[in-house]
Amino acid sequence: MKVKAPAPGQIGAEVTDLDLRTLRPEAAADLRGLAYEHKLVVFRNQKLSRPEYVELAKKLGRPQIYFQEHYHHPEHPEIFVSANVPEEGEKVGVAGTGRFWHSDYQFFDEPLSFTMVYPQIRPAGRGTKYVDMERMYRELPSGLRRHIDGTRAFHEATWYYKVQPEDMDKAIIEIMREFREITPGAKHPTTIVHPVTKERCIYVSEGFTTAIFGLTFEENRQVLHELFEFINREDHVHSHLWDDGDLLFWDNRQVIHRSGGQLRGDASVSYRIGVYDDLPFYTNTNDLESPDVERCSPIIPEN
Ligand code: 7UC
Ligand code: FE
Repeated sequence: MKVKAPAPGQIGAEVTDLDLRTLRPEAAADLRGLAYEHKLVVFRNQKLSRPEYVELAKKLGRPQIYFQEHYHHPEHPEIFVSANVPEEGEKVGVAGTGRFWHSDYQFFDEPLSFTMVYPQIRPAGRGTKYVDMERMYRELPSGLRRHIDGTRAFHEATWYYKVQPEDMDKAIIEIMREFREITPGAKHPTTIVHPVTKERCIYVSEGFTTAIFGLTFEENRQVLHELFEFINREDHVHSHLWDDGDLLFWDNRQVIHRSGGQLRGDASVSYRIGVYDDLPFYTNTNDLESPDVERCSPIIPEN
């Protein structure tokens, strides 16, 4: 195994000369260590079958079963399928997932420690973008920092619910109400302390975060807009342009991500598996009294 560390101040280690099919279970901790240290790890030239991919997830931690079944691969519920082409004539998974800034499962009480993504059909120009949220905490202007220090934020996925055949004839407001019953959203500290690195990261995203507790509706619109404008700035974005055989593995405590780059119509199939390390997601407390939340609608990304 060869590891190329990122340039100073950058994220993303590159691993070559490692066949993940033959990973020794004892070596899995080293790979988690790489993700904690470099936030994102790119494994090159991988050739895993679906069962081998699920096996890998089990070595790295505890694979997640996504809460909505229509994302599951029919034979492997651990595999979350993002696809716009059928498999053996059947629609599989959901098309166009994650085209907005987010951290996986941020809207649940137990967010995902790691995400693995392994594209199967890769359109030209397909990329995934990341922002290092530990760096964002260090560099955030002080005027914004006072809104995130010691506060809590609210996260929900309502705006990205993917409409299903059984939603036909329902009013949008009804669909939203039903979705919110299944997934009412989650409260987390606005900055989180990482259980392994002990470093502090900002934990908000344009896609999922709809409020900071204690702010009014108008204040939330203003503060969140400024926060996302800073975080999503082009010079803060690390882009990974996919190559055949790449498998990505990242730490959701330390980065936000979004898919992007490819045109919507181009054929694309990608397999994700979420992995839990079963450590607390953060070590700072979430149990302070929070006043009622006045959430606002998100700033809708343009594409
Ligand atoms: O369809 C999607 O973009 C899925 C998104 C709402 N959630 C992914 C996750 O794990 O947070
Ligand atoms: Fe995602």
